[in-house]
Amino acid sequence: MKLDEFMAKVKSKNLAQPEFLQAVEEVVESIWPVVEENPRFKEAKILERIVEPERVIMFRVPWVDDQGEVQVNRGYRIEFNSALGPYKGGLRFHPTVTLGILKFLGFEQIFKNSLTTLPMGGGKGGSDFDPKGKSDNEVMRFCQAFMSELFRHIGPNTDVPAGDIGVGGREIGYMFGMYKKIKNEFTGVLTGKGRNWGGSLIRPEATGYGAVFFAEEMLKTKGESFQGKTVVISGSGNVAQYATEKVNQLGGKVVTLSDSSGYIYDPDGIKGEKWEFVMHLKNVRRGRIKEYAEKYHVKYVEGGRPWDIKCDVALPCATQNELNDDEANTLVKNGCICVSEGANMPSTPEAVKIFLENKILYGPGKAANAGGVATSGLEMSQNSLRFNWSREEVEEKLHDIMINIHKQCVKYGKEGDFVNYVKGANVAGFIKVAEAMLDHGVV
Ligand code: NDP
Ligand code: 2IT
Repeated sequence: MKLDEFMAKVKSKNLAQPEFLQAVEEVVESIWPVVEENPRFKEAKILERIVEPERVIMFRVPWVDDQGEVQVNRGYRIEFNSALGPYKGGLRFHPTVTLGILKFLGFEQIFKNSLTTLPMGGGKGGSDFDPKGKSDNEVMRFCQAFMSELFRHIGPNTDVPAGDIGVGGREIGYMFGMYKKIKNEFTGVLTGKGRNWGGSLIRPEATGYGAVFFAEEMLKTKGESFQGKTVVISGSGNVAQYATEKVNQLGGKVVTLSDSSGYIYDPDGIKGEKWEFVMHLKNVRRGRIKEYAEKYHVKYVEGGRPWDIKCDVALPCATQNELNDDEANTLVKNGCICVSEGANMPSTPEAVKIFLENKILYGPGKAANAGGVATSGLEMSQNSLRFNWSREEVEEKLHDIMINIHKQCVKYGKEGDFVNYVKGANVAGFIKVAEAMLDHGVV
């Protein structure tokens, strides 16, 4: 079978799931030669099996809002691949959540988790629930209703969810509370837990820090560092916040942040008290990034994305397909030398092509943002040990994991003096999963 025949078959089976097909196509393009060279993988139909989730769970989530009105959302858990360990991956609460979106995220998660070298399979879940504008009580009731079905499908050795867009410490707390009550068990069934009840230090910071560590490794291959670099970041949630902090620590200057309403441009840098303001604005008051521009009298671009701001490094940290080909061209034209993806699949396939053609340092999400799930893996280890590591210990382990992921990408992605990190991440991630699937037989 040829690659396009294979993709046509996948398309015919997954109609109306464009993001899933986009994620599959990118991975399959990279690994096709590996499969062609390995009759064992071909005979065992590893590719045909790997694009099919082991299990998809969809359920009704009814709850009552503050006005006493009944609301109905849809809940999902995609248990995609358990070759390397229990299903592991986040939960996303956002009105744009569909089966196709979660399948793309679950599929990416398989290879990302493999790259961390920790024993974790791939999964993802969530709901079309919109936490924006909801009271704390409404969020709690929704999380409880969601967990009152999800609990039967998960467990510390089965499937271990965590956060993603719209799911942070507050939501994990409410869901953990409900799981504990129903099961009468205190276990590490979720990660991203509070530090007083089983959470790992550095988990909140991990994805953003990791994406910056990955960028630092890429920059080192060119004899460069973050010192003195201008950095453009999208998003202003968990990943963007801690990416900003780490860039500041490494001597770079972050000049933009955004949310789904627009972006702010602060040429003096978002640091110190200004960074604290963002943390409070987004995590406590749950306000809009526009307020930063009002407070500090800087530019705010309503409805805009920050990619036309001149920078050395770009860190997309908001959502999928948030950076298109025109924007990729603008970044390259403006002298950007490095893109490290904190978000999952933020660059469109056309944008990725432009980065690769121009041979800039481009770290795809499944490698660059793996620090989050890696530290979730470290949280699971600590829960099993019934012990907590210090902040320094966890950050050092995270840093080592990101350096190792970078090494794996270089090993499998080197093309002369250029490193194709897309190919490197896909091939390195795939080989381990494929070998494990072979070992386990046809299941
Ligand atoms: P948060 O919910 O904390 O923040 C999301 C940010 O992205 C917000 O600023 C949000 O703006 C913005 N955003 C969300 N959807 C859109 C959209 N459709 N258009 C424009 N902006 C949007 O989520 P995280 O920071 O946790 O996640 C950000 C990205 O990182 C996601 O792609 C996620 O999958 C990925 N990721 C997260 C990990 C984690 O550990 N949390 C791990 C690995 C990857 P607004 O408030 O207006 O919605
Ligand atoms: O996309 C991701 O890797 C995450 N949202 C984190 C998953 C996890 O289990 O920590």
